[in-house]
Amino acid sequence: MIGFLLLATAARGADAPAVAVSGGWARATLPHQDEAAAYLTLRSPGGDTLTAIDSPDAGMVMLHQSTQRNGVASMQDMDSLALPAGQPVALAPGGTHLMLMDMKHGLKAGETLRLSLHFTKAGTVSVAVPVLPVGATGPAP
Ligand SMILES: [Cu+2]
Repeated sequence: MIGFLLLATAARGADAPAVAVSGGWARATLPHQDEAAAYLTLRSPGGDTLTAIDSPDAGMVMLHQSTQRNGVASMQDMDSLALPAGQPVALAPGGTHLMLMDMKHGLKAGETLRLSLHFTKAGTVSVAVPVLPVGATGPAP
């Protein structure tokens, strides 16, 4: 019983498994555009949930899901994003993405965008992702 209690405490503390973030990028903005999109791949060894995102470069960051219905593209807000244990979850153009609203400045190719991702178990993970040109569809392989 004591062993179980120690384990339960450790799982919520600094030893909680981190979420690996890879392949992140953001798309450069056009002049006067105050929204931007960012993409990345998340992988949690034990399973986790992405619940919120913020950035010092944006007023608000939302999780969006792009959908196509009858040939019309739209975006829906998502409250959270579940990460199944050990499975990479890719955010990519045409699917789930991070939507940065009220950008405090434009994004130019070659710069970096700072993001803080908040997870239920892993806590906050901060990353800086490269900004790619306006027409980019992803990082070069
Ligand atoms: Cu969006």
